[in-house]
Amino acid sequence: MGSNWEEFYANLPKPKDLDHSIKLLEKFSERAHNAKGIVLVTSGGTTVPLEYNTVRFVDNFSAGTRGSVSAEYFLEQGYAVVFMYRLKTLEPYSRHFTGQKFLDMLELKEADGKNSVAMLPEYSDRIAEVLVKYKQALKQEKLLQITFTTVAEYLWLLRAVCQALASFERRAIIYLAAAVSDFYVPPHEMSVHKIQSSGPPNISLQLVPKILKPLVSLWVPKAFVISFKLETDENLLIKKARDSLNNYNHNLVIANMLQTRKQRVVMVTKEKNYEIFLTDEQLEKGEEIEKYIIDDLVDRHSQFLKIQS
Ligand code: 9Z3
Repeated sequence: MGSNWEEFYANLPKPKDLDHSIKLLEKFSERAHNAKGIVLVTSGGTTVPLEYNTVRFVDNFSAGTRGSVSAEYFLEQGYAVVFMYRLKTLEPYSRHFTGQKFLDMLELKEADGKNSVAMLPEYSDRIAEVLVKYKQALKQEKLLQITFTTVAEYLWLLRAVCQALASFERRAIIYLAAAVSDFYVPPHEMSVHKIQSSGPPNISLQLVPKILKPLVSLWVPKAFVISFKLETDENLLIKKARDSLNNYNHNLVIANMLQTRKQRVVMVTKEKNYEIFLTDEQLEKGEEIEKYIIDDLVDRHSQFLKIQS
């Protein structure tokens, strides 16, 4: 009998556009070989559909802030980035202009009975700053974005990206910020059509096997791998993070509490734990904790390259 995760993959429906994504990945990673390194950033939450023709699904919380902000800072540090994100969650650069915020930056002008649109001058510097970085990432072809929605799509893509990045060996960073469902409905138990509300539904969820295991030991055994641990109970946080590091033997776990994730994280390494945090003042000024997380990781990655080369 194969391992738990192999059987799991064998039964997972393969996403329709996977082959297309693999082609994009191969092209991108060929070009990225002259970058400082390459990072896979995963971002956003996965869904677990309850029906094939999906009306209802179970979701995991994540707005995509951690992932999209981190991707920008990795790009700034000279890395190529594969940004693998949940469709319709935040993306690098465009995240600065989402929703009404964007409309509020514009003004309407009327001349000769015609409307035209202009940017309000007070936003111009801020927008230019983001735009310069965005255009540069595009020009240098350093950013590839690929999307998932369901946990099955996420898992297929995750393996494909890891396979495409394996040749970078220690120069690859895997940064797993996405919030991935621990449970799923096995394909053979899933209802084809919308579940009827004639009685209480009987939905049983099964455990998703721990994919970090094959990722670390088989798919990208040389890469620098960072996972996130999310908890809502402070008493569990560090223990769960350290258990994860001990179980999978990767490089680092970043522990965060749902309630305070934008202000404080704990870096859990084999040797020690240490905090990265923003003061209330820094937070009010609009500073982003990801800047400090990525600075720290880039240092650690350089050390990792030195020690092992
Ligand atoms: C995280 O812990 C992320 O930092 C957040 C970011 C999802 C909290 P936002 O997108 O939130 O900025 O709104 N991600 C990992 C969550 C997760 O599911 N981790 C698993 C676990 O804790 C391990 S892979 O068991």
